[in-house]
Amino acid sequence: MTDSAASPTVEVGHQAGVRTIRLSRPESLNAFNRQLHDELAEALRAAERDPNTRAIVLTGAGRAFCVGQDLKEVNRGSDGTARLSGMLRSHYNVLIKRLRTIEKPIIAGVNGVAAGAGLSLALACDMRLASDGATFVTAFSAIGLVPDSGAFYFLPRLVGWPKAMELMLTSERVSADEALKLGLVNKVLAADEFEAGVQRFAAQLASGPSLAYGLIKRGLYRSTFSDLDTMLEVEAQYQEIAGRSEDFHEGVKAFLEKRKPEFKGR
Ligand code: LHQ
Repeated sequence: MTDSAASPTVEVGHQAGVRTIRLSRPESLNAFNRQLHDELAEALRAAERDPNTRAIVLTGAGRAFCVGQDLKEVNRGSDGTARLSGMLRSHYNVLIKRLRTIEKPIIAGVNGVAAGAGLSLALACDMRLASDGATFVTAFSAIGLVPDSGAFYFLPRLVGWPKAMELMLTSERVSADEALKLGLVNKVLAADEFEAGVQRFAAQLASGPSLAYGLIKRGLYRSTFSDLDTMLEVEAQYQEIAGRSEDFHEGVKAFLEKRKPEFKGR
């Protein structure tokens, strides 16, 4: 359980349809402990439930995005060896799956270093915008572990098998510019423009056709495991749903009237 006397490890802001969830243990480079897991889960639940939240930004306080598990707080059995699978199943895996099932765009605002499960967290978001000072490191092998929290799944899909293998074996640190070249991030923004740039980008998504965005997210992830016949049918079904939305009606009307559409997200 979260210690209610402890200071919060997650800060939440809301502006222009964008809910910003900031991991806030800057003294530990936003490493995950139990409290951070619990508060992040609650913040994501609230973001999912709130109809006025139409885009979510996940970012970090201080000089890090997130450096994965807090290595000072690892579960140990009576023989002193670490017990890791339970933490993964009960916390990390639940978190990663949650990011995929929330039908709103989730942007990782990678403000600084992303390492270990902190890198996995960024990879599980729908898009990644990085500050030009951000760095990326798999980190697992450097401490004798294997990638987790979805890294085995996401990394090769984003950067290809050979590069994923290299990054996983070497745990070398990758700069933001290199990450952009690799396809690990969508955009790199100058550090002094980063916060405003991320908010601008997210606000643009928050003013979009949210119902269609939710279906796009569902459809794109579904295509990973599906053949063409399946996806053609999925497209037909999702299009039927999108076609009944007010936003579709408004989109076509605005197109014909040669003006910008005003989407309501329904
Ligand atoms: C940290 C951490 C950290 C605590 C930096 N914990 N203090 C899931 C479930 C169950 C179990 C196991 O694993 C997992 C998944 C995982 O996430 S395992 C992977 C965990 N993460 C790492 O191994 C990353 C370890 N950190 C690093 O490699 C470096 O610190 C990076 C590359 C992140 C940053 O390097 P620098 O910018 O050079 O900073 P630094 O190394 O000097 O760190 C600053 C401080 O932060 C330092 O403390 P100190 O008291 O000396 O100032 C570090 O000890 C502390 N720190 N990561 N994960």
